[in-house]
Amino acid sequence: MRPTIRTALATAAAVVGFTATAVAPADASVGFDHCPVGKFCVFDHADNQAPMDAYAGPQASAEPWDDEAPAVYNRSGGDFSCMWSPAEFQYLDPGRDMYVRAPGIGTPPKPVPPHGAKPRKDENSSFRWGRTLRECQSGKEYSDWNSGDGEDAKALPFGDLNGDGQADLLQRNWNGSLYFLDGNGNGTYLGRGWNGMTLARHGDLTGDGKEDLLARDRAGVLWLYPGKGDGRLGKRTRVGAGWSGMRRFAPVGDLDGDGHGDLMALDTSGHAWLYPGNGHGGFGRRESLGAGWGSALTFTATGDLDGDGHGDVVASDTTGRLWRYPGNGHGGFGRRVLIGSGGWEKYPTLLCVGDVLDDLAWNAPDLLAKSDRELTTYPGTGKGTLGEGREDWNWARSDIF
Ligand SMILES: [Ca+2]
Ligand SMILES: [Ca+2]
Ligand SMILES: [Ca+2]
Ligand SMILES: [Ca+2]
Repeated sequence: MRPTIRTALATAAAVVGFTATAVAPADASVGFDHCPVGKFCVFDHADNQAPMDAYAGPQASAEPWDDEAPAVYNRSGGDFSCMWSPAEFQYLDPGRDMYVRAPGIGTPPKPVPPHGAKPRKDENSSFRWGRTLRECQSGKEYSDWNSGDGEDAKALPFGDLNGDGQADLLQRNWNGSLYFLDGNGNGTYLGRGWNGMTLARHGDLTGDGKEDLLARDRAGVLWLYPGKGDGRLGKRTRVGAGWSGMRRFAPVGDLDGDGHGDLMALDTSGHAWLYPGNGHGGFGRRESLGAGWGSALTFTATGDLDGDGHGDVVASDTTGRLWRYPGNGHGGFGRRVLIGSGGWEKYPTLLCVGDVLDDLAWNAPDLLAKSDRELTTYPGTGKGTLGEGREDWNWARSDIF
């Protein structure tokens, strides 16, 4: 059986043009402990008492593999392995055609057929692995992000790096790679090395009308990456040093009403500060926004959440509550309003990139809340409150900005 499998692999490789460098020499050894580090091993029998094949890369076409792959050992370094019945990582029905395993050794679970259906023949015609489920399933490092069509969305002065009127996102993956997500499910790779940075964006800071990105490095230096207007970033400029003492910072739009986007920061003593933007990528002398932020977990600028014409801020606290701080249009806030009574402590990240859901209130900004795995979108009502959240579970091991 084994030479047949390898011959079929080589033939399929020639036909579809992928490189079958991963096929290891036949290993007559038995036992999971013979699977080399860095490889994904498939055994002929469930008890691993049979020869194995070891693979170092994804297999797009292992057909016709009429072997059940009764036992596998994922030593690839990927946290998940996915095996498909059809070739090319395709599936017609996830219940019948695909199964996913956590790392380690074991017997792949048989696909559970949907009600009334017969399970497919036990084939394993393609498989690959990844650090996250989305990498395993889609082969992509980034998540599917769909923010509605741009025709219905009014362009807000933030949340739109490429200026098409449609909300977009930046996603940083576990390995420090950064992607621009355009809102139509597409991702553009922006580069690696971002893991040491704290990132934030909210509108234009340089005066060219294109949204920019702020980044603080491990040494506490704040950098500005000017947006190019197409989702990519230009050469960074140095804003200043000494930002390590800030627990949180984020551009918040024009909070003081002079026409330039501003920056807000919370220090470790619970004080909030406003750094007025000068419209050229720098900031003037800071002004106090008051004490009493010591219990704040995180905050983000939402744009005008309550419809009074002034940009607002929302902040979560250590007891899990969510507050709206209504901007007063001249550099301060009105009395804060409780808009979430509990559970918000599970989201390390809050973010607003505009109106991304087509419901409740047209053109009202929605709030994104990110936990370790999930991204939940809370629809803005346009009256300063939020509707019920919608969860998307395909955002593990990544951050959004
Ligand atoms: Ca956009
Ligand atoms: Ca700019
Ligand atoms: Ca301003
Ligand atoms: Ca407002």
